[in-house]
Amino acid sequence: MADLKSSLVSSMLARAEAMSQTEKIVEDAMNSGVPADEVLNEGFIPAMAIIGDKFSEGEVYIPDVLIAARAMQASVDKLRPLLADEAATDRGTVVIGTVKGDLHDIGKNLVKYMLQGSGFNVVDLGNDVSAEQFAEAVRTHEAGVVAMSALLTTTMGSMKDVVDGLEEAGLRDRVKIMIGGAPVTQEYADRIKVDGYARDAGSAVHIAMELLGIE
Ligand code: B1M
Repeated sequence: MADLKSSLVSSMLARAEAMSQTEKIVEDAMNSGVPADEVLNEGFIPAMAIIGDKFSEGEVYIPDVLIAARAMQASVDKLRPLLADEAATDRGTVVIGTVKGDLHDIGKNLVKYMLQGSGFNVVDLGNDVSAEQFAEAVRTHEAGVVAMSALLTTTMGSMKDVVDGLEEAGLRDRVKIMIGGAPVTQEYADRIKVDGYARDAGSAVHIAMELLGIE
């Protein structure tokens, strides 16, 4: 699988060719029998981490990361129907979003796809979502779970604002709150008094089920 990861790093950094080259690699992998979740977990996720390291080291720049992110997103959109059993039953409504000030949405989208594939009705508020928007969506959609993502240490604090906002709106007792994202930890989840923390998209499904008491 090392080859798939390295090929994806090269294709995703191919600038004008990034989209077509990445699609071709995914197509070839699928045609040779690599399962969709392996393409994601052993291909795209580590490939994006390598690109992140290159970005930190000044080897690639923001436009490269953005193009890489788009190429990943486009392919993951195509893999989506294969990632989980779409025939699962409705397990309740999850309102999901990346918190205020934060534009990172790739991980949030993966969590959304996994939840949808596992039978949850997911209302996606996008990125840069305010506490008020979360509260409004919980009320409108009668959500059972609020799922928040943050990728920046500077935006993690917005998660606490959402918890406070839900409390002020009198909605805190009606909804379970779960959080995740690279800088987020269980310790932080305990500190801001949310109900669950998930380190990746797969475990997010288990946590959501646990929070709603689904076996
Ligand atoms: Co930015 N960025 N970025 N970035 N970016 C990081 C996060 C960073 C670690 C890069 C670095 O410096 N090494 C760094 C953050 C440092 C920090 O705060 N600790 C950083 C920075 C600094 C910035 C800017 C400030 C850069 C600048 O402008 N100077 C800027 C901020 C913009 C903003 O948000 N206001 C910025 C911008 C961008 C782009 C727009 C270029 C682009 C985002 C595009 C997009 O998302 N549409 C981008 C990207 C792509 C990255 C990296 C390279 C990749 C992130 C990613 O998508 N990973 C990232 C470096 C890295 O991670 N190595 C970096 C793949 C994704 C699948 O993983 O999102 O972690 P992740 O999701 C995982 C888990 O975390 C978990 O499940 C997912 C997979 O299973 N998860 C959840 C996520 N949410 C969850 C929610 C849950 C449960 C699990 O429950 C609700």
